[in-house]
Amino acid sequence: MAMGRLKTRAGFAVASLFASAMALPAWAATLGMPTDGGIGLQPAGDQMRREAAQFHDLILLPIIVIISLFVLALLTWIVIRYNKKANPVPQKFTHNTKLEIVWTLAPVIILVFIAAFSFPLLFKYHDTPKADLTLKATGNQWYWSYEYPDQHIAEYVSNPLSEADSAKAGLPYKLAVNNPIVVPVGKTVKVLVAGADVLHAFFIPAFGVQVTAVPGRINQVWFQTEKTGRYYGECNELCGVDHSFMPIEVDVVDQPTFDAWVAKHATPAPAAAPAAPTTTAAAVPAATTATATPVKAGAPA
Ligand SMILES: [Cu+2]
Repeated sequence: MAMGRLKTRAGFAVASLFASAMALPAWAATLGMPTDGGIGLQPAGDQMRREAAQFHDLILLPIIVIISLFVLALLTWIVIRYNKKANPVPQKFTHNTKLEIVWTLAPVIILVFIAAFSFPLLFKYHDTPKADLTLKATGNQWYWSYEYPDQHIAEYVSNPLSEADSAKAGLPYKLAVNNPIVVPVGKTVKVLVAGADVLHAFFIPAFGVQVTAVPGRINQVWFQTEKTGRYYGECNELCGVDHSFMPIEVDVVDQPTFDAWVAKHATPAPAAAPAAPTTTAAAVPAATTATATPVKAGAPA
């Protein structure tokens, strides 16, 4: 009985290790958010993220495991075979040309092997396909603000729900927010990321995106939505005292819901501009900024 239980436990340990390595966790991992007790990567909500996970699970992880076991075996061998008792008179030589060639070449070959898989992935991440939707995310101390230039949605502020509100809504505290990013399903989304004050980072594990939000500079990431749902991320660049209160929520919705959301939040197109032909070119951006500022400062619903 005890032996059987031991066997089962050992079997379970091996199986869960294997499952995590294959990114097929035995527990029901929730898409778009962390899982209690989870040790593998979050399930992928995007094709690029799936490829990145495969690169991690099938290329990096086996290499790490093999190297760790190899080093452990070497250490064990040295400790047993060459301790003071087993080997009272140590060898005096200091160099071994053959061995030095091997331990220089072996890491080079391993790195070239990794590069053969990682570089194509990096290039794919770098080449943003034609985006269906572009939005801007700005990291501020300590909140995110978002803007949809093409949809005429002015910059709005996103803050985490309070502990009571998230409990009431059945949403995860410090991940759920009042004003999330909303994007349509099945679309390529490009996110322009900047910082307003200090360095922040835009990080959404399920989409495999992470980029630093730098003041005075625009970085970009992209992802392709596949399934409706809530996807959570966080600022993961230590940015000050309320760093942990900068969650990111992306609501992936169907196209009609997205269109309705845009219709509700878009500011009317600037129809007044053609009515004033005498306005100088310099005055137009100033007027745009003036209308945008109160929206930014306020807390949109
Ligand atoms: Cu931050």
